[in-house]
Amino acid sequence: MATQYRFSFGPWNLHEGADPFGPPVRPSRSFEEKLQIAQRLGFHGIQFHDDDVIPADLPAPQMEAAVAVVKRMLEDHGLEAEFIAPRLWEDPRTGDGPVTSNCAQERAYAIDRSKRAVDIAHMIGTKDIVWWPAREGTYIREAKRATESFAYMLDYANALLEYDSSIRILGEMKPNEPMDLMYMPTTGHFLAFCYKTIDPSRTGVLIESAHAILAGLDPSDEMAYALWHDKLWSVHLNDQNGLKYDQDKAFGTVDIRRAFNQVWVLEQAGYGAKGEWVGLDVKAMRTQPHDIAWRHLENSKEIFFQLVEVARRVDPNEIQDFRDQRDYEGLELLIVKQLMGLR
Ligand code: 3MF
Ligand code: MG
Repeated sequence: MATQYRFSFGPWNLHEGADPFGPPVRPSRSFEEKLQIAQRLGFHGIQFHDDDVIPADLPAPQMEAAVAVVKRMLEDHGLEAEFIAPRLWEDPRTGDGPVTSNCAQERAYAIDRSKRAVDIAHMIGTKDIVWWPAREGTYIREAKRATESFAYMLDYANALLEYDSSIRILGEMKPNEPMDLMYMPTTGHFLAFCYKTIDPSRTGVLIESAHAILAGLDPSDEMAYALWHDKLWSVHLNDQNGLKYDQDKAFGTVDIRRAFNQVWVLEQAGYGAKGEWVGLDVKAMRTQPHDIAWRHLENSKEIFFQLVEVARRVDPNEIQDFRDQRDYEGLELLIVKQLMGLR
């Protein structure tokens, strides 16, 4: 049976348009308004950083009531929380890592803060913790000892798995930005790491299309490899125009065939049937007017569904014939014509 896909995005995907060279160009939206947009566009999940839910380091006694307010707002809009990701890259204590920081107190802060993210996850009703190790790398290699850094990363993951026996950790790997070089630049690195943890069955990956592209890899093959490990637990679909800054362009808007291949892999694997989300991580262009600065989300979803249609339309027998005849030129034309709507 064909999968019914469920979509999610993060509050940071509806943003004010600031970039490293200019301030915001659009007014902020309230959280309530973001939820209204999610509901109106047919999304069912919201991705959260810990401090998207409640202020970072809010005293424990106040946490439960504060999270309950957000949970109620989600429910009022027919939405669920997909995951909580501890935002370990904005606080001054997280500048050198913090999981791989040379400072023991900063490493401790990373673990404490992430345990609180686990508590938030519990309260809001998700078991998934996403770990984008934004600053777990270096600007210069001599700054840290790499083998020690890997060990710290393992200690960190184990501490969270041990803290709560129901949570899962989804590593979201990226080769660079904000750091020059990351310790675990690709999904493959993290997959190997999963098997070193105290519970590999609760350690998997979230793959972002653009992160794979930035590593010079094909996102669909990355997804297939994680699927083969039974560890593709979420995705961040988007697009990226070559090896530049992280663009988070709407899905399929740069390379439609590369996007098709991702959809095809997901379709063939029955992705979504076990509740896996189709997450987006996309940004509106800085030029987009405020009142329509949600089109990037709507368009990504529409392009995804158009590609699902193509994937369901291509005739497997025809593909097999081309494969049998070794006529990959013919197969290529078939796919390109399908994508051009000519078949
Ligand atoms: C950076 C990202 C992040 C993560 C997010 C959730 C800010 O390139 O993709 O977005 O997706 O932190 O893990
Ligand atoms: Mg992402």
